[in-house]
Order: sequence, then structure tokens, then C-alpha cells
Amino acid sequence: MKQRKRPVFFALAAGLLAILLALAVGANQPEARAPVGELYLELLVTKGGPPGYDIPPDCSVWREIHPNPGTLRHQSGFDDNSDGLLSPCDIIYLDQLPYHVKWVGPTYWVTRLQEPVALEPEVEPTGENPTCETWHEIYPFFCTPRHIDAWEDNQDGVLSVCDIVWMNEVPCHIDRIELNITAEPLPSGTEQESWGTIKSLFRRVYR
Ligand SMILES: [Ca+2]
Ligand SMILES: [Ca+2]
Repeated sequence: MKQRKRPVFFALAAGLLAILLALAVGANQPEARAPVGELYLELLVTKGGPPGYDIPPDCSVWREIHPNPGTLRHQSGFDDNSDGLLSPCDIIYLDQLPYHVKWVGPTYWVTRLQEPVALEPEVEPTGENPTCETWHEIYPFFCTPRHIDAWEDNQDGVLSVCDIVWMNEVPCHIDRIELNITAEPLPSGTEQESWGTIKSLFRRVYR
């Protein structure tokens, strides 16, 4: 009977250790969420790597990282701010609704303790050694700063897929680097029209 209990004991101990490790990684992290309506999105690319900062064609598909991971958004239109690039202050239409682009840049997807993690750099990325940079975790612990303690290059000389970055003494393998945006909703044409109608009614009542 004692021999049968050992695997159960070890399984429980392993489970407890995994929970403690997860808690250690997520320690001091009050749950945070983006402002209501704000979206963190990555561009789905079917071939090759991220397309830099070129304006994606309409009908591109964006995948939400936060607040609803995995939700797909259809790009139905785009108004450039005249710089010819995907950049802050552009307007992107997702499923017919307008959003103001607040941020454009890479998101690093890494594996940490066998779990996927998404992070954004807090400064303009150089593509070089990121040691001592702070990255902003988007998933799963949204809005958590992560200090990059060290970097192990895969010998191509730049920050790239298959490099290792160390955070909180944990090695994290870079699995992919995506093109991402943060977008906040703008009033739609219908909402602007409705608000205009309400204001005109008030003007008539209080005239
Ligand atoms: Ca632009
Ligand atoms: Ca590299």
C-alpha cells in the first residue's frame, strides 16, 4: 500500500512546486486591466515574419492579446496620418468601428516556465542587446514591468527568435516577434450622430 501512495505524493509535491513557482513569478502583481475599450492586438501574418511598420491592407486579421486573448478582429479600413506607415495617430477600423492607434511596435512572445508570455518594450526597440531594458508584460499578467537581467544570443548578433532573455532569474525563450498595436475606440459615426441629435434637442428645450 505504501508503494502505491508514493506516486500520488510526488505528483502532489510537483503540483505544489509548480503553483509556488507561478506565484513567485506573479508575486507583487495586482491584477491590472487596460482602460475600457482599449485593445492590444497582433497582426496575423500567414507567410514570413512581421511586415515591419508597413500599413496592413484592409481585410487583414488582428488577434487580440488583451483584454480578450484570441479574439479576432477584421481590419475594415485605415486612415493614415500621412506618414505612409503604420504609426501612432492613425485610425484603424476594426469590424467597421474606428480606433485611434496609440502605440505600434514589436511584441515578444516567450516561453517562461513552459507558459506563453507576451511582452512589449517600454522604449524604442533597437533590435540589439536588451539587457537592462524593461519590458511590459501584456499576457498573462497585464501591465507588469519585467527587467531584462541578461541576454543569450543565438549567434546572429541581433535580438531575434530563439534567443534567451533572463527575467527574475528565469530563462525565457523567444518564440516569435510580432507586429502589434494598442488601439483605443473612437466614437463611431452613429454615436456622433446620436450625440448631435441629443444636443440639438437640449438646445430646443432650453432655448
Ligand atoms: Ca501613419
Ligand atoms: Ca539573436
